[in-house]
Amino acid sequence: METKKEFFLECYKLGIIKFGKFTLKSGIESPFYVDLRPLASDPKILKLLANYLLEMLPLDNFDLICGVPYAALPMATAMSLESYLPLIIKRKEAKQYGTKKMLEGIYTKGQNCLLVEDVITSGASLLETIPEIEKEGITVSDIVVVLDRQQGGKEILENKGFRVHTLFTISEVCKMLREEGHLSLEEVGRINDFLAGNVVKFEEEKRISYEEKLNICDHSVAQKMLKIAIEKKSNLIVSADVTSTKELLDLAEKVGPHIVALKTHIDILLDFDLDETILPLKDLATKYNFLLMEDRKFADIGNTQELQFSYGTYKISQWADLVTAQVIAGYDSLDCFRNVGVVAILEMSSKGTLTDASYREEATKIAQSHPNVFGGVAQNKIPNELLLFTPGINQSTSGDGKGQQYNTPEHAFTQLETDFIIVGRGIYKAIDAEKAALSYKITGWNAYEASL
Ligand code: 5BU
Repeated sequence: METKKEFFLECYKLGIIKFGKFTLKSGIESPFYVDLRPLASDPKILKLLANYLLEMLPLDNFDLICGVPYAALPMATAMSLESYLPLIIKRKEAKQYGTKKMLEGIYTKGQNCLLVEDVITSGASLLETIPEIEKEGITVSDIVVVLDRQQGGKEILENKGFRVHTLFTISEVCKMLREEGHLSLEEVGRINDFLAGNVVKFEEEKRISYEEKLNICDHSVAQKMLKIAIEKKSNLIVSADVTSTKELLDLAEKVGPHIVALKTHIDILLDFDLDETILPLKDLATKYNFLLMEDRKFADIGNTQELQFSYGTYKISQWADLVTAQVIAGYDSLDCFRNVGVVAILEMSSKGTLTDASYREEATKIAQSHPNVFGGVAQNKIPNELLLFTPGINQSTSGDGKGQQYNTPEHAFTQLETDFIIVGRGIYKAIDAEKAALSYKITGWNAYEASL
């Protein structure tokens, strides 16, 4: 047989342990992630593993063998085949009908069962499994484990009187991988910190610059926005939530030189007129080089959205460069937005929003896969290939008493790695809107540069 190290390196090639930054179920960040299930996909390795595990054990002590579900089931099966120890199967849930037994197979009271576990961390799943086996009158004296994560589980079980045999420990594994050049010194340091119970410091990943984003965001509107941002040294979008054409045009005139886009809610204007409102607005957009973003938040089936987009009073398709849309109606509902860029609403800024993590995850998948979508609105990081738009930005207040929740531009760039901040009342309600826009522009740009 090859050496234990050679054997481990063969196992490692199957991808059973990964290094990086992983958030565990508990929310703790771990520098490594272990999943031994791939071992069962290589019969030669599974057989070898079974023999390595059996070699460590006083086999005469056992009448039965049982794996902790599910990862250890194939391991226990392989060990049974190699040793002729009869296998019993422990269910995860009791059967809904019939015998409601938790243990399957042939056994009698008083037999001693060897327990097999793939990875031991806190020992919790073993502590759950053992009483269920003992309830059937079977004793457990020994547990054999493939990998000990060295987080206290082994000691807890030993203190309860069980003998715990482990094939590998995480420290041993790291030593072997370091010797083979698979791990850097920094990674080993982080793993040691983690095992010692210290908070692990991960290298901050550098955010991607607008120049680099030009290479990965190929939608024509994304390209335009990025080029404007670079040229104007601005990542500011002003939300022009005013109710008359005059206020809208006045605001656009003042903030135009400092912004990448002007965001409208065109349906709140009391005096909208395609010629009187949109034509001069388009002229200002050309004069000051900014885009028009209609924050329509479409949220209907494709056919209705198509009508809302091109018909009615506002004829959004005739003038908007980009629009916002919910993705709640599914992928196909976004097909109608041709000739514009779509920014998908992945998460809202308001208190009590229903856009929780699982919604965001599904919404992000649609946004990433739909060719009309180039960005997302969110209060969290999103994948690099989408541009991130963050509303709910205000330098001087944390809320508006109506559910809006504000963050600072610094938060948006350092914590969320946003690409564009959207500011409404912080600018159009300011005594001097131009001065306010300039101040947000400079703060936003400095925060962006600092985050690089
Ligand atoms: P404020 O005045 O800066 O609070 O305006 C924010 C704008 O952004 C306003 O037009 C909202 O409709 C818009 N917005 C938002 O505030 N939060 C969100 O999650 C989304 C849009 Br999506």
